[in-house]
Amino acid sequence: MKAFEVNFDGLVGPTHSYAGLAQGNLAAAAHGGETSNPREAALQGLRKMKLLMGLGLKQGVLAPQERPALEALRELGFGGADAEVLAAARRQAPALLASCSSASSMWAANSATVSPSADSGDGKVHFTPANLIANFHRSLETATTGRILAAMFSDPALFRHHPSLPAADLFGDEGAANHTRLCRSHGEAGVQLFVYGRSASAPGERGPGRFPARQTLEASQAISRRHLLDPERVVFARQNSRAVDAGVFHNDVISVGNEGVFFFHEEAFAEPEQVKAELTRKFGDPGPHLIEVPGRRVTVADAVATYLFNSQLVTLPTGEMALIVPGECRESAGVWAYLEELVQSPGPIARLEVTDLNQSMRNGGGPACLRLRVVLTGRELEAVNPAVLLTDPLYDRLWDWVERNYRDRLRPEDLADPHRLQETRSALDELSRLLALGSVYPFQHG
Ligand code: SUG
Repeated sequence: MKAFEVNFDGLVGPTHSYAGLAQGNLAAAAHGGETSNPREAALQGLRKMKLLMGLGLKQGVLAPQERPALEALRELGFGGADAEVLAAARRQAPALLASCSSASSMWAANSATVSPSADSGDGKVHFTPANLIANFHRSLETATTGRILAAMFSDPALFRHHPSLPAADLFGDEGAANHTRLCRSHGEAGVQLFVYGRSASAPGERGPGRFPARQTLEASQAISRRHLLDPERVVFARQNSRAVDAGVFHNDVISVGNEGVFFFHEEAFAEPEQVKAELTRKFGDPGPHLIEVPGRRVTVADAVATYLFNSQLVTLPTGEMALIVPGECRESAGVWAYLEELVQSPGPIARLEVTDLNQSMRNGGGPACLRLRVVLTGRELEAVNPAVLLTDPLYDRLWDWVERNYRDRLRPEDLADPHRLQETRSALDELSRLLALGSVYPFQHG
């Protein structure tokens, strides 16, 4: 069956900010407190979507969530009119206001784990929204993400939506950022690789020491069960704790796969030989093309600083593969030399594209973080709301929408500004019409 990989990118929201919220994410920690440029962040994201569309790929758009999350602030005890809630939070708990204002839903790779119909026992596409319990600001995304995905992929004959996993430490789940699928072509059954950082069932194994491991084995196993995957086509692999401690807070910071190619760093996994052997056996003959980058060519520190592995690896309509890398890769002489050699070698990756995402990168979000991959057959694609699929006219409308509605400077203290709240709401109201989403935002119900 022919199928397409559709990249759904999170449109950066108007409250894009640097609040230093994510422990173990070195870029976010380094830039916490800086002034952000939400307009540039959103335009950079749009340019990347257009680049992918221009390469002949199918590209979708995920709307940002409403922030500040007034409901969350009210739940935390801030009362009164909206302006009073914001002012009290700013005065009494600025860190909570920052968390409830984060535009973090832009990193769509963390929104959910998706299994295509070719892999699941019931022939449906399965979705599990990530609970993101490792970080409060991210856990606020889960419920709305579930609603958005259910509204976008609404036909129950084709799509199955699971609730997020229980919000307990045992089931910490960060979505597709720790999940890769290898297959001969998108429409054929594949092998799903679930990467985790810790496990209660193997307490003897040392977890990372310096930084928390966000994904658990128990979460990955539950997703694989509920998505009705064939255990003979699933691999669970533990992250190398030293990599986590060096800033690899998600596995997509150190590996990326596409169809039959897996591009990864030799220090990505706790037991790399076992992972390679199991992937190769379960993939079948001929095996996958494994591109293992040695530490003497690219150190883990350089991989984290440049986000080399957070690139998007995509199959072009010609059948060649392209690697979409962030601008930071070009700024590193060593990484750039490695990449030039890679595309000139006879291997499967034939083309490099560079995309500037420095606004998102300062929060630790590269090209791959910004997108959720959904493999869809032609029939499944037809069932998706067409208004969220990028076209040239939609791109122009979104560009204009961002230019009219976004600020080019946002400081932490601006988050309490009630005028900004009104600006954001009217912008999102317009966006929900542009993308034919219906009333998805809480303010549209109140
Ligand atoms: O969860 N950063 C995000 C970045 C997510 C990147 N996603 C993937 N690797 N797939 C995170 O750490 C920082 C927000 C702040 O500090 O303001 C943040 O949430």
